[in-house]
Amino acid sequence: MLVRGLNDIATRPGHEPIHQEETVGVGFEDKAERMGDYMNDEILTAAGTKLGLSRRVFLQFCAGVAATLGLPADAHASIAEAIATKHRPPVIWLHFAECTGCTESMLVAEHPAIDELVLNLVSLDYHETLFAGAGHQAEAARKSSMEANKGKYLLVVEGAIPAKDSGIYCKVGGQTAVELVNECARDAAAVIALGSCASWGGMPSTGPNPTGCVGVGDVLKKQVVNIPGCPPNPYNFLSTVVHYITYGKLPELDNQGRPKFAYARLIHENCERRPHFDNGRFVQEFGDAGHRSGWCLYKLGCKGPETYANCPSVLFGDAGGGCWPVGTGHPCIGCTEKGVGFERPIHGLADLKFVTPSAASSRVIEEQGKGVSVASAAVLAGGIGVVVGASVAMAKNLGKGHLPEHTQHGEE
Ligand code: FSX
Ligand code: SF4
Ligand code: F3S
Repeated sequence: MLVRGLNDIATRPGHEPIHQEETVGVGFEDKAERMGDYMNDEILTAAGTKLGLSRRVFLQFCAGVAATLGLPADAHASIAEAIATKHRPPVIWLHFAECTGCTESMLVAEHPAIDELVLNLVSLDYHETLFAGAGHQAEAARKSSMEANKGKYLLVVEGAIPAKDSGIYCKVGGQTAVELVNECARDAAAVIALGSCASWGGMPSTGPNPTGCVGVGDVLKKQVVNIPGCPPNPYNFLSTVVHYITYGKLPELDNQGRPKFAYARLIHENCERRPHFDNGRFVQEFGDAGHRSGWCLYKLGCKGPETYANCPSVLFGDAGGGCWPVGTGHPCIGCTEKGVGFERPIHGLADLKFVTPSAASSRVIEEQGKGVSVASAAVLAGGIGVVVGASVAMAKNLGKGHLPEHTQHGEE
């Protein structure tokens, strides 16, 4: 797992550090090895065997999960012990209106391969994409697992639920998605909505939404754990499950049902292009000199300033540094944020939330134009107390005059 140093990333005013005393991240393999020094070898061996992992890889996995969860050092040991000694929770995994990218993103992860983890960390009793069986055989497996594990299984739902016209637009085994999700949720210990589609409707609910797609929570009329993203980061799902196994409860959620460990910070806070934003260096159009130099993508419509997710910290696909949308040069479309992703125009300018000047900012006038940067506007106006006003002023500035022609009509 690639977890960038969560505490290497500057903490912005108004936010608590995730765990200041613990610098995990770039060097966490070493930390994992040190952890092995004080952990019971039998536990490590048992847990590693259970997951089909070597001792070293297992230690790295525990350290990586603890880092994603923002837990302190001794949490690694608790995680390892829980995995070694506790029963694997049975999981019923449903698919509805979606592209199956959520499962796909899990299957391409490495360090260790997440497919091994999913299969060994939990007891995957029903999963339409991965099942060898089909038809009556598969449905029988689901029903017998639900019966045998009443109140103990986790229900994971991928995809939105077409609810219009009594749900007739999506059926599996003769039952509508609405019926299935209600039936499977009834005796579940917890319900996890995986991906933006399951969380609030996501892409299938984009207007005019002819099948009336909604999220799982809307159908069940209760709070479920939402792990949005299109696709969601597999480690956010995995860490949620490990938290459940280790502590017997779900992680703390925000007001949209998202685990706080993953969705408490704006992408803009931890983005590697942030110094360019603070200093007024903006890409004007794809492929220009600024784009090739890694400048800020705000003017291309990047929604990082209003989207909460840990994408820049946890990264995707274990392919190396920079492997996340903004890292590869594409603006964030806000896929984890209800009301932003799939609703707002991709090229439209983001609302700037909690934008505060960086201590490192030195420029007063934007390099690209006449506008004043947030940092300089705040300084000019006399301090932090007027940062909100500075943000508004900057949003106005950024929205006018500097945009390439094709983005001038975007939402501002
Ligand atoms: Fe949705 Fe997932 Fe996007 Fe796709 O299952 S969150 S369309 S990646 O596949 O649900
Ligand atoms: Fe990064 Fe986007 Fe914020 Fe620019 S606007 S710093 S590219 S998140
Ligand atoms: Fe989605 Fe933006 Fe992250 S598009 S994957 S929330 S960078």
